[in-house]
Amino acid sequence: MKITHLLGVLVLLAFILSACGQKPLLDKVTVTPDTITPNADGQTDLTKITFLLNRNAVVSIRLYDGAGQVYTFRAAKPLSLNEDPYTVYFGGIVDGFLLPGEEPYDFTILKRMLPDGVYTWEIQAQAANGETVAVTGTLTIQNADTLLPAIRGFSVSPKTFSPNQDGIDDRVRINLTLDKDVEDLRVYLQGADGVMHAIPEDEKRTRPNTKGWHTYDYDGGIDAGSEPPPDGMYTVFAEARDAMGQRVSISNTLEIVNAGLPRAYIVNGAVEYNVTTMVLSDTLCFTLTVENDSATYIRTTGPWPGTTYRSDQNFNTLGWSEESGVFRVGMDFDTSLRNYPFRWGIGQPGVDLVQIDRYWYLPPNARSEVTGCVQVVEMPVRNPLYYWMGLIHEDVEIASVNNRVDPTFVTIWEP
Ligand SMILES: [Ca+2]
Ligand SMILES: [Ca+2]
Repeated sequence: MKITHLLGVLVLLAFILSACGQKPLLDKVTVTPDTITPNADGQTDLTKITFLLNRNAVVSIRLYDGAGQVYTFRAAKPLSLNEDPYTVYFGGIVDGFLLPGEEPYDFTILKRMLPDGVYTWEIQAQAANGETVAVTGTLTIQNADTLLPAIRGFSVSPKTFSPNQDGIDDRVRINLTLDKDVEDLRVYLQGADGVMHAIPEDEKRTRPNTKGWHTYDYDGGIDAGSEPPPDGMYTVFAEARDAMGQRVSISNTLEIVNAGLPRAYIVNGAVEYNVTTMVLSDTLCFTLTVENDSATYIRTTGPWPGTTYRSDQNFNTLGWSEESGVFRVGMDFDTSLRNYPFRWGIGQPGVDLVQIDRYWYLPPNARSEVTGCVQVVEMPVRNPLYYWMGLIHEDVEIASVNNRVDPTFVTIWEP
């Protein structure tokens, strides 16, 4: 390298170094206006903060009240040097705090409005070499809307629920009351996996986001055909944010057990009948297999397989009325007066079925053989006629695949 060339490089280097040394780390700091009225009326609700960063630095923005109490607007955060100034708007909202003498609330204050007063703001920048610069000024806050978007009376009931459409603890009721109209109110469930499950509001009761009582009816999404969240401990969060940006959060626990979308079928849609021709007072019997094709326990009730009905009886007269959420096998026929008057449980207690609390369930992925008979004691209105089977999810549905399964044409003779 030639001497002149080297000198040129050295001169250039010196020029760059001196230029760097002259540029302040934090430059051109402005905060305008210096008085704000943060009440979401659109008039001087915000002040505009701008500053120029000439080197990478960790930057924080804080405020101090007359008593020296510190409030955080922006916690220390690394920012890169930038040709253009940084801009941020401040509307009186800082990280949650309690006023002198104020008792803690049931809810957590995440963001809160500063009360009216004169504050000192401080923008601080710290470079990687330890150089620290702070610029300060004064900001007056007037007519601040400091009413918190408080959430009161937050309740989750029951504390354990089993979203599986078995009619037992399938739903959770969540209630809360808001102190004021808000910009946003949301309730969600979060488990160990961090996934958030939104809980929609029952909007028929109260207009969304308005002051007053709000209620949520949660079924784990199952009535809409979704798989519910898996078993485990969850936290139910409610969060409210008002027009200024004040935010509060409250939480409660909820345990999910035996969750799952129940699905069951008559295997192959096939039924074995004992006769196609019979004499009045004979019995018509069936045999079929039920499969629980889901990951949840499915509930059932009696009368148990093997039970024989007389054709002038039905499940009610045998003392086994409908129960919301149970699965039962049913027999129906042309001209019958009610839907599936003859019904049987989908397995034998203690054999195919297991007991949970007071109820009997077919376990996940299990099969059971179901038999039953009807003694035909009266001549049907139509003869010959069809008999068929179904698998009924009482008060929920009869899936089309489980309705009118394997009809058989039966002729009945007078004796
Ligand atoms: Ca205002
Ligand atoms: Ca349940």
